Amino acid sequence: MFAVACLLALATPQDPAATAPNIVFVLADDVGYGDPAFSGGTGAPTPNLDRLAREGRRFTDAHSTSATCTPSRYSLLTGSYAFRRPGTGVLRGDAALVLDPSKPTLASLLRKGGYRTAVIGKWHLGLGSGDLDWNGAIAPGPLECGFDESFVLPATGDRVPCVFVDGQRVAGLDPEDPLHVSYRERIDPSPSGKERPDLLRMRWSHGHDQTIVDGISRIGWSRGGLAARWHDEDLADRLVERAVDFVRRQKERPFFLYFATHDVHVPRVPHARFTGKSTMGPRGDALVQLDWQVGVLLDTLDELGLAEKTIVVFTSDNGPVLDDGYVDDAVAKCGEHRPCGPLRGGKYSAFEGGTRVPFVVRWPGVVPPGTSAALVSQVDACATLAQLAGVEIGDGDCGDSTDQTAAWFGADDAGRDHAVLQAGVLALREGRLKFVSAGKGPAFAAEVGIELGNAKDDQLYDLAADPGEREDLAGARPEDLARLKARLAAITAASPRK
Ligand code: NG6
Ligand code: CA
Repeated sequence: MFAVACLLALATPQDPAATAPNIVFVLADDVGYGDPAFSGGTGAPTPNLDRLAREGRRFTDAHSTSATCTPSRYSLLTGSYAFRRPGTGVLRGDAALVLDPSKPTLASLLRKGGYRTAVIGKWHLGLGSGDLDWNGAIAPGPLECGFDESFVLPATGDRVPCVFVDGQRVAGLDPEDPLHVSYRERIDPSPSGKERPDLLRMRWSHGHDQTIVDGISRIGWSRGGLAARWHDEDLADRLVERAVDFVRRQKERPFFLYFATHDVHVPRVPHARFTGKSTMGPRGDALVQLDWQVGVLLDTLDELGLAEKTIVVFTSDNGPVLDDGYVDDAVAKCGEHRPCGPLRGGKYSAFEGGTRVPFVVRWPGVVPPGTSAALVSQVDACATLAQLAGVEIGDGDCGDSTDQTAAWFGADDAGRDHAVLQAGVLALREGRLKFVSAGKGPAFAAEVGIELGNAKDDQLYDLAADPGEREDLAGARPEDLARLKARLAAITAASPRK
């Protein structure tokens, strides 16, 4: 009752900025449903994540909107499904911004509600408006999309440029050594990862054979800007240091920290102090490093007396993958650990392993600790969190986002009645039923060893009876199949985000 009363009070705040809780939204990269120990993971100790799950509410049917990063993050920040906006597939490292700065984002909504906002970590939504000069002001980017502060990796760790962008500038760039980036032509005269695998400290297994940075070859070509290049083992330290600094500086207003850690995306090069801390080689050690980062954030909130005034969300942008292009022992050392838990598929897949991700919400004194089976989607972050800040979303904006306050904060476990999931094909969840559209692509991606869920016919699963999606009911339940297919068609036909 107390929790619900608090929630209702917060739903209609007199002065939102005075009463609204801080928000720390931790988005992990490629962490699977079964990876954290609290969710059955056995290969890497995750005591801080486990603490968060114990003190918060853990969701067992929560989804990213997509089985890859860019569309997933696009939906999280815009409240609009990425399939409505062509060009939001996995972006190159020199791609232009795919967010529309004139439209609200999760960050701009919260800023409107009086929050101070920051993104620290992986961006992967593009920067600039095309043909970006990395040596000048880098815009538009996070600062034009609602963030007051930003310190980001432009794309992924395995894509050039391997530099941080601090606000609108490449951090640590020496003007005498300008940075150039190309995904069209080879602009890097030094040996590539393809030509000189002997120079590499971590070998590529597929792709990732172009410019060598820090002893690891990447996707894309880059030249110059050497002083600004990161060292992979320092990524986590640098991000967490910036995040803690941001939190410590916030005194007057509520804050929103979007902490988009790079772990456990490839290349997996955790700091040496994490080496051997798991039984799974670098992928497991990167999970331990991720756990450490969350621990530092939680400790900082405790130390500043902010834990009770702060909502902490922990989730992941898409499902897990073992071999994502580097030979790092992830396959060989996985052992009994099951990155997807009981689910089928993984990153890139339309099966549940592609999008069902860990999801924990902690808000001491308000959110009842426990486990919830509510169907939850990250697309609802905009409507749910903006509501806390007392901000109204304009007509036509964040059109796929719904206010899921009741489910996220534990007043009930109803959740969404449906959610669209995007991989190579689109899928629709309706309750525990799952429809997967027919697809033309391969059913299995051999290089990553993952079933993609593509089949030449539509598929239907009943996750209540069959969580591992083994029994296709398309033939046995034609009415359910037709209903879900029509519902998905109606959702996709609805007007796209303008
Ligand atoms: C793929 C990369 C993979 C990873 C992925 C994006 C190859 C062969 N594979 O194209 O390594 O970078 O893109 O991952 O290049 S995500 O989590 O950002 O979506
Ligand atoms: Ca990812």
